Amino acid sequence: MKKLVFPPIVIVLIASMIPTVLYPIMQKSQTECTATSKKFQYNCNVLFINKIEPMSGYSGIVGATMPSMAMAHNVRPVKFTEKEGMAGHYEFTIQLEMLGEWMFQYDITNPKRDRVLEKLVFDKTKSITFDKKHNHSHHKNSDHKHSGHDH
Ligand SMILES: [Cu+2]
Repeated sequence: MKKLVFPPIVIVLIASMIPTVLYPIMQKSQTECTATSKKFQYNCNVLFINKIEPMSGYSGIVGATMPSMAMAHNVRPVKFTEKEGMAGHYEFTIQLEMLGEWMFQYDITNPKRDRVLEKLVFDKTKSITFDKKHNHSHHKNSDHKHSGHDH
């Protein structure tokens, strides 16, 4: 009788596929916002990067929701536009409805459809990148919310 043996090459192939499954997202955004003189309105700059490469020529819209208050807000999505002479850097003005933790959703339509999510915490003057804040205050901040926490 012939024994059925898994060729070693199959195991190697499966093992080499795992990192791709763990890190499917290449596209990233880095958003920084500052308050305008209007209540809860912010001027934002966003850099789109793919690994380390700035991504030029994008167009699309950005919306915002509150992960902790799923249906409570109705922020109007706005267009983001690339800044002249600054490849990969885009700007927009968005009207939020309160301070706190917002999830920005970038819906890119050109050159190809894509969606990038970024969590930001807003205070009266600016936005703070959620991950940075998180790393520095994990066990100290008693009102830290774990909704949408995905580590
Ligand atoms: Cu809210």
